[in-house]
Amino acid sequence: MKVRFGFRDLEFPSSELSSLRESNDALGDVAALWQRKDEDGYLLLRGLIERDTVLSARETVLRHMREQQVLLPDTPVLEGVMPQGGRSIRMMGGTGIAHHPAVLAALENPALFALFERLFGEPALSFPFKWLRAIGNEEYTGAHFDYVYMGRGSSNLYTVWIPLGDVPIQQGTLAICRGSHKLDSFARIRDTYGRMDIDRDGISGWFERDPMQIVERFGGQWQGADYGAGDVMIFGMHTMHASTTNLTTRFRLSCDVRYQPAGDPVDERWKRGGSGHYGKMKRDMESARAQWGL
Ligand SMILES: O=C(O)CCC(=O)C(=O)O
Repeated sequence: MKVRFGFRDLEFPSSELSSLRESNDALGDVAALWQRKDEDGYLLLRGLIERDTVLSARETVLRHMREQQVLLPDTPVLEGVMPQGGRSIRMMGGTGIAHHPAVLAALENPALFALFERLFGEPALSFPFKWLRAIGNEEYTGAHFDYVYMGRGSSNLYTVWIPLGDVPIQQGTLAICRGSHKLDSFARIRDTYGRMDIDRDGISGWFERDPMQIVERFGGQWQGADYGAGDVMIFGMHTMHASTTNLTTRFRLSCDVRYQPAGDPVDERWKRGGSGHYGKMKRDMESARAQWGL
């Protein structure tokens, strides 16, 4: 199957973009889950959230988008069809559509709290800020670590990427560079870029716009997947990730949310009423990378 990753056309699955490993077999055993997370840098858990809860969140978001007139008129709302050149609208935040009860029922699902409570051995909290996205045609997310956006609080912070619906890889889904979290060949990236804070350091967030360059220069293995409603992808702050490019005429709906131990410090930007990002870009990634010798 042909997919686009950044601006390169690739086959999926292939040696360039192989399949993510599912970890449902480890769900009953916390030590096995941590071991899998350590090996792969992520946990792909299929069907963790009830499918109907996610589909109801999807419908709620799409009805909101229809009201905002960003969907192509006279098309089935649940398909999320965009007009020619359709682009994202801003839906992320700690209020509004991202906090509609039907949406929160998926993003703060009891299955997620229960899983993190088992993993942490203590209660978990989720940032009130929810990164709810509708990704348009030809759009994608470049390769980055999440640390640069939210690294001021707990060292035990995890991203949960939740597709809102059945999302095939051609619609732009989350891809992970397996090994980036621990390979020696990524140590310099982790020790330089991986200590940045985009607000404090005034730097752009993406490390690389062309994700394949990363494996060509530093090793690791890009992995991707088709996702179903209810699947979740969990990864830490120093796992390099990106998304494939949306080649369809339908919006890709997803939300990335964060979980950490409730007793740990929380990055103040993402608390209720927090500032969010506030920095001004002073340095582009190319010049920063040149300075780091990367
Ligand atoms: O959904 C996307 O395109 C990007 C998601 C992401 O970067 C994240 O979950 O941290």
